[in-house]
Amino acid sequence: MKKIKIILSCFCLSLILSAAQCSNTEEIVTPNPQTTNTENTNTETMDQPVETPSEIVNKQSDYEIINTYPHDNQAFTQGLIYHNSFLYEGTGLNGESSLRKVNIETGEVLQKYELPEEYFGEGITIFNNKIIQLTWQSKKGFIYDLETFEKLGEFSYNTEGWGITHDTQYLIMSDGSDILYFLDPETFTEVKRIQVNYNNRSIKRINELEYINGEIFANVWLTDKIIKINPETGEVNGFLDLQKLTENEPDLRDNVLNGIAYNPETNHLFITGKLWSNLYEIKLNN
Ligand SMILES: [Ca+2]
Repeated sequence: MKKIKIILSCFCLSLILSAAQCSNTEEIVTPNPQTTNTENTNTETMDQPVETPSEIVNKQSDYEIINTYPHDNQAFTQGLIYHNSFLYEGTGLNGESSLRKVNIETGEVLQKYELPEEYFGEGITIFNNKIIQLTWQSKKGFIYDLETFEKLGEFSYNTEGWGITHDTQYLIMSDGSDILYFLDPETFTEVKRIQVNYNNRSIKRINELEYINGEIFANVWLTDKIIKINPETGEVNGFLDLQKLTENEPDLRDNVLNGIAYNPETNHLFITGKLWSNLYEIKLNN
């Protein structure tokens, strides 16, 4: 893992694009999101540096850190959202998966629902005053009451579940591949899909999501980058390099960047990662 992190540090966005380029000629192994075992990772593909196209470098968003808050470093963050002055967080791992309501300033967990041990929790979103939570490989999602966390129902899907967000009409879901699925929020059936791409090269490992002002922000698993995706075409419009934030976390195997929440009142983002000690409030400058 350290080797991978060094590579990530060196090649930054080019890692994303190396995966994208290689996908033209060989299938990239989609690694297990539970752990970042290198044995499950196609390091041969990831080791290949690729020159970063200048046009996407020019689309890098600048940001500043507004606040740093404590984050539960036992929380294996898989989903993060903001709603009415609170954060809601979904965590993973079998036996440790949960849905949480969190005090932003203190990191205190105010409300918690623990998933049965058989489920590995993944992304969450709020739609029509209900919380929706995916699971990784159970092909099952859960619907909860926003206030009580009472489980209201379930739905199923045919892929893995990684990240979820929504636009005004549809739920938008990732499964670790380069595909984003748009789901009907009532029936949970697929309405359409897009392939995430840059210059016609697919970008895989799309993970935690956040729909922000007409764009889909997405963590790319095992990188320090968040990409901004055109929800109509799947094309990458730009990216955020958050390596500065990851450097503040211990070099553990699994503690990768994975958490984007948007506060529409301040236009700020909240950013964290799996097992991170910090939650960052950041402001985009472009
Ligand atoms: Ca999110």
